[in-house]
Amino acid sequence: MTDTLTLHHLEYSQSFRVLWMLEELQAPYDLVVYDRDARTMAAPDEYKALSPLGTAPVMTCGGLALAESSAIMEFILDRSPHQNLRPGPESPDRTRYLFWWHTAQGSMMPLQLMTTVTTISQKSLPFFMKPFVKLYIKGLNDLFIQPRLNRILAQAEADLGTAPWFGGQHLSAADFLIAYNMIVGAERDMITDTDHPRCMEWVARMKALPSFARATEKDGRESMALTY
Ligand SMILES: N[C@@H](CCC(=O)N[C@@H](CS)C(=O)NCC(=O)O)C(=O)O
Repeated sequence: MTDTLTLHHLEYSQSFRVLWMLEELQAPYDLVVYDRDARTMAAPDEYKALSPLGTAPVMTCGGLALAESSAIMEFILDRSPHQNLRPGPESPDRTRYLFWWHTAQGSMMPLQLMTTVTTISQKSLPFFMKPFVKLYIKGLNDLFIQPRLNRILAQAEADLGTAPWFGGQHLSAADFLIAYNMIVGAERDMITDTDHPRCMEWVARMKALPSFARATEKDGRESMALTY
């Protein structure tokens, strides 16, 4: 008998993508939902204790506690023999799938995180430091963050012009992984109808999946992004 898989879902966090993929697969799992600390908005201590990294998502299964969205998603796919969310080496979609699977976490998410950190850190500064720090952050954004994000989004627009999903002709795990980046990006006006129409159409296609409604109901929140 295989051990039951439990997803530890932190509200307003990257664990939503795992919850969503589990619903898409209609895989058996248990769910525990955690609120963020009301003062710091960080994960609560009981969540941090689940894995050495202290980050969300975390999945437990038997004696295993696993962190990192993409590792968890691969683990789930390995346990789901009839899934078709991962194009195999013989598929014409394979390289495109691999590209977006890795770009979501390896390139796009760190840039989005930099934007989050710089936005949050500006808020707690003494007023006399704000103008200087704002100038520094604007430089960082204009010179480093935004040009890189723009190139990723331009590639996304180009690819979504040739096939409907990030993984190519068929819905894939890459779509569920990058969904968090894209939907939070849209909620924060980083991705817009005007500049990224194909990405926004893809967001609408993703949100039209019945699995999105099921995951949203289990999550119980109205948005994916944390408001700050
Ligand atoms: N690369 C990691 C990133 C995990 C991560 O940073 N998660 C955030 C939530 S979106 C977190 O745990 N924040 C709460 C905290 O740091 O207390 C993954 O994909 O699992």
